[in-house]
Amino acid sequence: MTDKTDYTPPKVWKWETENGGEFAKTNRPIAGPTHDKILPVGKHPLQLYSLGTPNGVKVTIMLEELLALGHAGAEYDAHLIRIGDGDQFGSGFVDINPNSKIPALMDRSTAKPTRVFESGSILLYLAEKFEAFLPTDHAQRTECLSWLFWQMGSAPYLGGGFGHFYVYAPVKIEYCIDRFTMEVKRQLDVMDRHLADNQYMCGDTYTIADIAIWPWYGALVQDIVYGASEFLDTASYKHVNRWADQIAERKAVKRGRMVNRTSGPLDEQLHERHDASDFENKTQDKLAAV
Ligand SMILES: N[C@@H](CCC(=O)N[C@@H](CS)C(=O)NCC(=O)O)C(=O)O
Repeated sequence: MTDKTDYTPPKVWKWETENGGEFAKTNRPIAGPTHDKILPVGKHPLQLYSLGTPNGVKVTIMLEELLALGHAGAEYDAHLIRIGDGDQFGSGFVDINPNSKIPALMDRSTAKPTRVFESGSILLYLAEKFEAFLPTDHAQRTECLSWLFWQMGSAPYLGGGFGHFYVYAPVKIEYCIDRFTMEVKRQLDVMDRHLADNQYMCGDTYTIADIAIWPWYGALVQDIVYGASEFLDTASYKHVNRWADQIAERKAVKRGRMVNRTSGPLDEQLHERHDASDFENKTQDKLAAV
């Protein structure tokens, strides 16, 4: 890897096994499994294979929200996929998500088990299955899906662009940080203007659009991801902050954020969730005490 700024790309790019940075060991330019590994299957209808990153948290919040509403069919096992160790390249995981990224869901309650990958697709699948958090009115539903897809299109600028170059890149490159800061601040302003007139992303009701957006932009303004609140002056996006604070108070959001989490305070880390009681008995502080 070079950190020179006068880099001229060669005619044909070549894969150097290490290109530096946080994800150097797992980044690869090819798809497919690297090793055989059968995934564990728990007792519940829904089997989630994930990690407590913003994309993973979207799904655990959704599942905890569904359970809070009384949908017993949303009971789930959440298995830990350690992406830093390359678990996403195991054969069993690739069978569920050929794109080798968390989160991935297997619904074993259908006649033939249904695989679902891409966090937005998983949210939509669960919303349709349980008829919850997705408006039934056509215009409202369309607005909700517009914001859901907005999030899916915008998050790579925040995560893969801003977060990568601000936090993870082995060298701080002003051009890259400027480019993605500009875009992330523009996205925050899009949300702020919208939330000035709307309680939630889709009007008066909390929907999968909020569930998708909060773990990224809500967490950003609450300084939960990237530690960039001051740098981005997120306090100036008043309406985004009001919305983020309101959602952070939800019990299901607090629970969902704990599942498959492997960093932070030990009492907020529930590496695997196989039963509702695990929140009381199986957090890392409790396991360490045993
Ligand atoms: N568009 C995908 C993105 C998923 C994604 O980027 N997952 C990351 C963690 S947040 C991952 O699994 N990274 C592992 C890798 O890139 O090898 C989604 O929303 O589900």
